[in-house]
Amino acid sequence: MELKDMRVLVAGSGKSGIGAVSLLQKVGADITLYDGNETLTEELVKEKLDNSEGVKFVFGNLPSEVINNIDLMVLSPGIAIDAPFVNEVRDAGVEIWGEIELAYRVAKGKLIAITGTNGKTTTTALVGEIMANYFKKVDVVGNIGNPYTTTAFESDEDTVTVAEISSFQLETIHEFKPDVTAVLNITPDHLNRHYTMDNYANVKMSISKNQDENQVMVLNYEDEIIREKAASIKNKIVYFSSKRALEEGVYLEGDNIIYSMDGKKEMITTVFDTSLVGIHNTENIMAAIAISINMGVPKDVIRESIKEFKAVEHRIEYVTTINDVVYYNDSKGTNTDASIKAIEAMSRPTVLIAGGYDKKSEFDEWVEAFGDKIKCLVLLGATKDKIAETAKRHGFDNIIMTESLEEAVKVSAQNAEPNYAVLLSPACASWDMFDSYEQRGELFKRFVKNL
Ligand code: UMA
Repeated sequence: MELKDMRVLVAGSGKSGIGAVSLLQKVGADITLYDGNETLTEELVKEKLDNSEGVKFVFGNLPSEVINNIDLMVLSPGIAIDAPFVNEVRDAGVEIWGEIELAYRVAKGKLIAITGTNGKTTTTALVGEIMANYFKKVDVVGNIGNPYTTTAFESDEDTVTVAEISSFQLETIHEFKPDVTAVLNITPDHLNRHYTMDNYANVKMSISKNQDENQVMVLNYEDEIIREKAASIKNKIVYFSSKRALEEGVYLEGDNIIYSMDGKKEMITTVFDTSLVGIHNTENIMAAIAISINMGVPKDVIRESIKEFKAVEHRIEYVTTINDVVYYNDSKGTNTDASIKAIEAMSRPTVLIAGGYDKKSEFDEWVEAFGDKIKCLVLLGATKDKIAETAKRHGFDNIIMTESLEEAVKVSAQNAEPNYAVLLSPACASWDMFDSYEQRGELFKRFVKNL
């Protein structure tokens, strides 16, 4: 599709929308930027654009005369595909692309796309490092916080793009065809948006829908949902496993990570030769190894890159120790499964700070994971009553309700005894009280340091 002079409505003026506008300017499209937030102004949004010349702006309701005069809509991932205005645009016969589809149509070179409920940021960052240590031109983009549209235009045949892709972004792909894909795991998340677990799993697996039989999809053998869905996939699957030896694939044997292919087994690295801790991180490493080998990266480059790699911010991040209490920032623990992994990674009695935006998650399994380790639960945000009620139902009563993150940090410090940990791992997204999990994590670190 020729984008030049095409009348494109970009929906959402966050990072994705701004990225999409800048790309569309480079290809000469006729752009209208729309945001449902009626409190926004042209001046505010223009500040985010390098160049706003020729861009039209619409805020609040989307008038039908705008809908009737566009050829394409580029949707930001945070906007639900069944939002009323999206339905109107679709009913008017206008094609709808996600921001990553737009980037893909313009981009050149090789593309690696990584999804999964948890671990995708760490794995994307790690794969990005490995690629950068071998290939000349590498871009790390997507849900990790750097829209694909900001690098697509400048990419060339030698570029390797490593993209973290969310389920929201996958709902609006059409021709998106990565050279290598990975699905790390699928556990309940974003069910307010995808409604059922089956929908959510299908959306995640659709990352490979355009790949052909020679293109590689890296999958977690120990994830039953993935394995079941993989049965109907036609492209080349490479599994990784933390529990069993595989004839072909990457697996953990004792402390060693082994690559097995064509009857040959080779140790790539060990769980000690990395700063990434916990079995979930070993899985991320195994996925990164499988991806990188299939990209043709030599094994010694992979081994060295894993050794040098530093853990991602906001993911079980050590903050500081005060009065023999260790503080961890796991603001990126935005669903119960991610938060369970953080709880499991704690080696001390723990005060847990949790609660946030309501994604209609259930918290039973998460409370069951407390064991004897969680001594006190400090709650905040939209889900705090639901979480408190679930915790009490499971016999956990030491709960403190708070109104702000600052208050939560203070009461956690008061309730932590020497040798305790205080862990912010909300099991919820941040959007009820904060702009992003990054902002929540930054504030947490600031309040802790102010103690
Ligand atoms: N908006 C509307 N109508 C709506 C909803 C939102 O107009 O119905 C507008 C808002 O007013 C706002 C804009 O859309 O101005 C925000 O767009 P957005 O929510 O798509 O956010 P972006 O800033 O574009 O950030 C997005 C991703 N956010 C979401 O998917 C919610 C970022 O992932 C990503 O880093 C960024 O694109 C770059 O690719 C964040 C995230 O939380 C980290 N992702 C979820 C997750 O990881 O679980 C999926």
